[in-house]
Amino acid sequence: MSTHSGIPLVFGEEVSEALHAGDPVVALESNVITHGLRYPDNAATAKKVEDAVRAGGAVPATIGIDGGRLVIGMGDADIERFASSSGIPKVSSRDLPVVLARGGMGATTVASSLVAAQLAGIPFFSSAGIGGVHRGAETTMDVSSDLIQFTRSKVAVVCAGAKNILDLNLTMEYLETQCVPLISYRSDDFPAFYCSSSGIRSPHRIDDEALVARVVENHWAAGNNSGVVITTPPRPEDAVDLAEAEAAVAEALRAAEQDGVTGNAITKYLMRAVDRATGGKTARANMAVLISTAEVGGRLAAAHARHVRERAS
Ligand code: PSU
Ligand code: MN
Repeated sequence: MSTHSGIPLVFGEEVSEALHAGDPVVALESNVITHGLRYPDNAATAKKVEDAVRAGGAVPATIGIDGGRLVIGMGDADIERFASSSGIPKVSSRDLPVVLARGGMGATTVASSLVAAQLAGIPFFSSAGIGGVHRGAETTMDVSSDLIQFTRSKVAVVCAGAKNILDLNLTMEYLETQCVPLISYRSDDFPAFYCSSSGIRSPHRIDDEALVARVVENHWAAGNNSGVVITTPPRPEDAVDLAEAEAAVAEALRAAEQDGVTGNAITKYLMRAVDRATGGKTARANMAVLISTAEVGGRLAAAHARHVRERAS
């Protein structure tokens, strides 16, 4: 266990070795295991996501909280336990100090996983759809902590854009306002989670992974203590039609309003409602895009590690 920062961190062996050797590591969240997907698909997917990071050339570090300590690189038994237990709380950045102090278990969102990644010295993170500005945020003020955390953690985030339940225009505006670079790897548009395109053009397309690595390093060399968002679209065979997804989202939003769901419960509620409306199609697409994004994350983390090594020699 390391308490270098005052926060207890427990490293998986493979992750610890990779970090000491300067080998590429990709951090992964656990809230998607406990709250995003259902058992046993969640456990199987979490393991396939880890395999995909390895196929990309990096070591996966699934992050969670256990016994008041941040676990940096869960083992298969941990993943199984998180996937099959009910009642593990969703822990975002604001909840993190409380859960660590109390000593319980917790599933980390994108935001709190980035806090953990930076403490652990992991410069890359991968997920599928990040959190963002919710539809109707002009009255609810519901903006995911994920976005705010991007402005505070020096971690590159590889994702398939933001969840399609969100207002993607406002999400992109927020990133621009907060000076968080947004680049799209091998696509022109900002993807919408399991939909190939949100219909919104990305500010920057980059096709070369070495160039992506240089962008990340330039952002930090310029003195920014924030992240870089790198999008990669779902594979064509996994993608869901935007209009079909949009109809399901509209129905889910109406149901949420009727049921009076707000706050940190809304994301899971909406995702489940969209799954039901599409007969489980979007849950399957969610799993596929988590896996394909993780492989790209592994490749980009590996390119970044090579870049850092070449610069140092
Ligand atoms: N992916 C899913 N379902 C989820 C999430 C991701 O398929 O519930 C989580 C992620 O952990 C993300 C969080 O960080 O939703 C954002 O929640 P909120 O909108 O409350 O900030
Ligand atoms: Mn929220």
